[in-house]
Amino acid sequence: MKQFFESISKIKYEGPSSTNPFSFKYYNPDEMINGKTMKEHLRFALTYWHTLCGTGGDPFGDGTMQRPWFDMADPMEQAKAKVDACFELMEKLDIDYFTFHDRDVSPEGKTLAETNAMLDEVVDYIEKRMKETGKKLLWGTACLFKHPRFMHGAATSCEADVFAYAAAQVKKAMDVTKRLGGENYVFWGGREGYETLLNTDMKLEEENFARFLKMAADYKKKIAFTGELLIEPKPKEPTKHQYDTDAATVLGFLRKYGLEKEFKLNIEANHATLAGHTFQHEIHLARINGALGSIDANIGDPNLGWDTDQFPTNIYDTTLVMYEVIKNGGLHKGGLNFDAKPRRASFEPEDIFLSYIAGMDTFAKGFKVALKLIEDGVLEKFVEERYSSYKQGIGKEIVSGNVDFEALEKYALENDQIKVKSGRQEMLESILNQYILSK
Ligand code: XUL
Ligand code: CO
Repeated sequence: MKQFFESISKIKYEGPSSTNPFSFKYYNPDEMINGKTMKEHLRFALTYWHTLCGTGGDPFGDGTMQRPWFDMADPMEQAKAKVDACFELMEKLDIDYFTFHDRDVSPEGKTLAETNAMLDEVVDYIEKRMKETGKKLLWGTACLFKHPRFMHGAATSCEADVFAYAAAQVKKAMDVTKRLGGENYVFWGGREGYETLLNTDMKLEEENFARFLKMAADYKKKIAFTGELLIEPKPKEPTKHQYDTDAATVLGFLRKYGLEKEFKLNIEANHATLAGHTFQHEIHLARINGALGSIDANIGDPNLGWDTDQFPTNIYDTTLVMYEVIKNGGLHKGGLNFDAKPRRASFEPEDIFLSYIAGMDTFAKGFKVALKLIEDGVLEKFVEERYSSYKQGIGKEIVSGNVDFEALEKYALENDQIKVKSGRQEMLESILNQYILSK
């Protein structure tokens, strides 16, 4: 098999005191933790689009990324080279899973039939490489936002022909995902949103979006796809207002259309922060609603208002994310998908490795800290005590649904000298620091 990163050998765990940048300091894939290896707990995934297709281009300048396969003239030769590069990277980084959009892996032809035939040819090759290596597909998805036909949206386009085309594309992408044993299928809203209400029938667009998702859920049953269907919330970019703004909006939408049993959520850090939430908030909300499907592990820049898709290197974030994941009983079919790209100036092939190492180490360390926090019950004990008034007396009556406004008025008139306790936020933040710095 052609090697693209010959100068780099398999990345090994060397521990926190290693000075070798091409080593893991915290990610020790084979370390056993509570009966599973660290690798099995973290379920890292490589993203095809950023890692193999991203050029580093931005609105002000051309691509910068040095990727040997970019020089190949024949698009199908390039597509197969990307497959080889993907499997070489997964092998060398000790990553078991990958994720892709249909159009990441093969080019668009002149007709849909031609496009599908090219996709099949590359998927044959991916399937062969998966069998040889044991690598797995975390999720597949369809790119319903790149081609100009989707300028008004896909399932929410004003053009019915575009709705039909998008349906055909998702059907094919679901077939391919099933064929490759994908554990999930993701719907990110792409251009499902609007720029101005002056030209938008929002009611019809939202209803059509629900119709589209219902057809996808029906098709999943028809082909007996056993993976989870996931929706990935995002509030803006590319459109000014995306319909899948955040976890709460998506959950409300699914419930309105009776789809809440069919879909879970894929939560992305940078999308959470663009929506004005923390990453932990979105994951927590999904978790307490039984809807945490998977995680797009990246980070934004707090000073920028767009989706910078940086590799996650903030230990506070990863600790709190892993705290939620452990409380969720693990990631189940989901994973930690690095929907992240090296910066435009980190253009050398080596930077791919260094970026993944940074993200994987930060999550591995965060996982360890979160385990210790939970093992010691630090936050749990505090939260339990904080809400203890609902365990007895009037609180217990409220929770059991035994009292109404009149009963509560009677109680309040007799008990109006109330003593409240401190929330101790700063103390808890300091304890969190202590765990991150010393555990
Ligand atoms: C876009 C984004 C997508 C989805 C998959 O912001 O996150 O790459 O993860 O379509
Ligand atoms: Co994403």
